[in-house]
Amino acid sequence: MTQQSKTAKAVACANIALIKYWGKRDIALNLPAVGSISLTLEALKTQTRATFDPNLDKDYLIINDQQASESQRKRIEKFLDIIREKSGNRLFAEVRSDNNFPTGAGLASSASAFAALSLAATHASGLELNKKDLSGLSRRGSGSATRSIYGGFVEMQRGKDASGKEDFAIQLASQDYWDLRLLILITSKEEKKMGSTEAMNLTAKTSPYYQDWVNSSGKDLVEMRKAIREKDFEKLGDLAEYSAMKMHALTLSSRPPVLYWNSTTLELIEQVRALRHDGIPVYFTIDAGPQVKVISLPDHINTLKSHFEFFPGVENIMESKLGPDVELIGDDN
Ligand code: 2P0
Repeated sequence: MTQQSKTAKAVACANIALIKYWGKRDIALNLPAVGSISLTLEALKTQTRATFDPNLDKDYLIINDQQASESQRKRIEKFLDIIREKSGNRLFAEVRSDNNFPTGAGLASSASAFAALSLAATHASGLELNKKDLSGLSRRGSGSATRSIYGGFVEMQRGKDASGKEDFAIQLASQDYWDLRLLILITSKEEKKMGSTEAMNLTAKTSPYYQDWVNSSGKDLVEMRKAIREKDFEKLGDLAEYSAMKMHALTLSSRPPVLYWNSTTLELIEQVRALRHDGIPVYFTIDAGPQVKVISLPDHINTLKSHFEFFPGVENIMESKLGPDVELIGDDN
């Protein structure tokens, strides 16, 4: 039987972790060593179109209008192989993926990218997965992608089973549950020198604090779930800063040390603390890059935007509300 070409298109939002994921308990299956809790961001999106086509002689991968780099190609082909294996559709694919934000600079581009690719490529391959299985699948592309399957507040669960069957994300609360606002202060658009996967594995191998990081994560998750349940903004912000600082202390204690900040990052931390001292409800978090993500409430977001707009070293500001689940946006067949 000759197979026909089939296309699907999906859009997924990036997310930022309030309680950070850092470290893997199984590298091959990409099982996290710790659970994590995130917010999905409406303003940062990846749109991906996937076509499985009998006329292709290999996978064609275009990211932001450019051929995928060697490392991106390897990672995406491996992921497409998992989908080919699960669906029984052995055709090669053409994948086009576009971000509306800088790639690889600590803005979780792999999260929205693999969430969008999971939905578009499974659909195009003929495989229909529910959200739970889609989240588990996207983990094979990137751990943080599991969380971008859902909108609002999301928890990636650390499973106990070695197979990974319990390692998927769940939604804690939807996009409309609580109107939080975020500013993403971009301090550099350069690609980071060491990717998260490599840095996590280095940390696990060399940091003397790694086991304490793993052991202390359960308590952070319990407290953050409670802060979200009670809509306790101060508690949420305080825990988010604590988790971010603990993660960066961990990367700094690796050998060689991994430092994701630049001097503007540090100045922005001080700014957020000073603004809070002046009575503005505002907290920060930082991921595997020098950007500072500011978390606040609707009444204060314009004041904060004006404050940071012309701050030296801030190249660009993105504002976001909470975003929705991953979704299909059209199927050409
Ligand atoms: C997070 N980060 O929880 C943490 C905090 C960055 C800092 O998840 O190896 O690209 O693909 O599973 O998901 C970024 O790491 O790592 C990340 P892989 P991923 O958002």
